[in-house]
Amino acid sequence: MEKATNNKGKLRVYACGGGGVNIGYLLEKYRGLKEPGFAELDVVYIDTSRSNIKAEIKEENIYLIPDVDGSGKIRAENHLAIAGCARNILQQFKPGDLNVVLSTAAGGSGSVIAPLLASELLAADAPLIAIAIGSTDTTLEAENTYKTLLSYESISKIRSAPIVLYYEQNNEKLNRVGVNNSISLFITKLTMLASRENAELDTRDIRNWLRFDVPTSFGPQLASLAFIEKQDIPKELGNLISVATLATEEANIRIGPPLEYQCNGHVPSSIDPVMHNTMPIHFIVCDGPVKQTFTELKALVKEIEQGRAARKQRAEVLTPEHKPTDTGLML
Ligand SMILES: Nc1nc2c(ncn2[C@@H]2O[C@H](COP(=O)(O)OP(=O)(O)OP(=O)(O)O)[C@@H](O)[C@H]2O)c(=O)[nH]1
Ligand SMILES: [Mg+2]
Repeated sequence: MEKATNNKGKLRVYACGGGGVNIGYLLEKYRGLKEPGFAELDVVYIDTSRSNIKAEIKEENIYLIPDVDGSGKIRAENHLAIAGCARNILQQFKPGDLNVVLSTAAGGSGSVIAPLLASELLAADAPLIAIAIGSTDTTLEAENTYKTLLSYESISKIRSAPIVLYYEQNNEKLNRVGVNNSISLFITKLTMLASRENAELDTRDIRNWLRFDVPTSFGPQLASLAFIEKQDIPKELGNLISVATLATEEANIRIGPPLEYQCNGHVPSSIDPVMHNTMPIHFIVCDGPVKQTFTELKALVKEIEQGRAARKQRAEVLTPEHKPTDTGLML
């Protein structure tokens, strides 16, 4: 695995598809920064077209799937071409200490690139967090979102390894800009976890937090990642599977009944004092939100299918007495 030069941890973000590229670009300002308590952030951009890639993004950080130009929201369109490139992408852009695959779940490209990269990262035993943004504005987006989450569940089963997913959905309350800002902020919090500068927190602790099937009784599955900063644990999180906590040395890090797995790190004293007020930060792997999202999406997709089946087709207007020309014109 590629290590940052000064032994600082490295967070690799694989920003996939249009929405992933948009959010990745928000993180460009952190590239190369060596802030105490934060990992180095390295974003790479992977897409089937250039349409979301800004001119400012350096070519060395871009991977375009060859010989295609977008997937037009059809997930089946380029899945073979993408699968053929997945290993190559990881060879070109080596995994870091912690790796994020970032995409929307509703289009035709990122929603295929990110799960296939996740699968390769699991095969390489590289610590992985998936971030996906769902949309249900159109029936196609809702179906894509559902199938993308099902793909993550299926890949987790095939690889016999958990996938930890941070999921947000575009909605009326929080528009795309709000969602993008929230996700880019969350990724900066992950850089604190991956800094390798937190006392008592080893790379192996983070690996086992994400590979929760090793230290706990929970089997490999798609699980949710919730981020709790100085607040009570909501009931909706369901079973708390494994927790990684960042805190100052004097903070109480316990969150209710004993957990099966919790790893803790003390942030360095050189970290910006403003950050101290946000401690403790809990990164909670749990099963409540993903279960809820699956239930909601399944119901929505069923409703869509029933609507399709019940829809009356427009009556045929061309009848045998109409005689169009060979080119289709009625003259
Ligand atoms: N929150 C958020 N949602 C986005 C953004 N861009 C697109 N979306 C939503 O995600 C859906 C898929 O868009 P993209 O991520 O651009 O799709 P893609 O992965 O590039 O796939 P194709 O363009 O179909 O090949 C859109 O229909 C929007 O609903 C973004 O920047 N932020
Ligand atoms: Mg696109």
